[in-house]
Amino acid sequence: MKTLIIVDAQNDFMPGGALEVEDGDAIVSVINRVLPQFDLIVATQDWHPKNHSSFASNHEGKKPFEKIELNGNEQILWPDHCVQGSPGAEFHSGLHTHPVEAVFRKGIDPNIDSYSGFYDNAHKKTTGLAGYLKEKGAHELWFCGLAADICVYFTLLDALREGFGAHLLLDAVRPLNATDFEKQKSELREKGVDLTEATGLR
Ligand code: VGL
Ligand code: ZN
Repeated sequence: MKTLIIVDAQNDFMPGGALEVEDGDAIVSVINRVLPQFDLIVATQDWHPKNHSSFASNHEGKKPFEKIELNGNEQILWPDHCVQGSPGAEFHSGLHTHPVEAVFRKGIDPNIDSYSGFYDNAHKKTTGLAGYLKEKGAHELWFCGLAADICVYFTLLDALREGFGAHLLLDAVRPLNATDFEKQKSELREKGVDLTEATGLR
């Protein structure tokens, strides 16, 4: 069963959004085109309360992209983004979401961030995604979405840990930091991720 995981294809990560990824909206038509090739399609959605501790605005004197220590973990502080119920938290309006069977929301606990679609950043709480996929009989997962070097990357690492076969659709992701993503691509390849393209997938 071919399974597609669409990571955080939300307005706030698109150009003009609160935490915009350069050229992020270019992934939408690429994803739409390959949807019919998948047997199961799941999406993740970054879904923060206003008081989320990953927002610089919730730390006196701190600015976005500064790093702090939060409950023993390093935390990059972000601009307010993907606030529950806000337009920025919605999926890009051009994305064909009808075939998406389930949406897994993450980053809801105000005290901890959650880059991966599977676990929070301290790996303490599951979103239920791994169990859902296993119960569905999914073994091979294809990944797309935003941002390539943050939430897609950490979701991929957890997919490997959970024993799934992982494929990364390079033309259906865009990074916040291109230099970081170049290094991560080599790491992911070494760990067994298949780096491929949606264009030409069959
Ligand atoms: C993301 C930073 C903060 C992402 C989410 O989806 O890549 N990045 N929250
Ligand atoms: Zn977030």
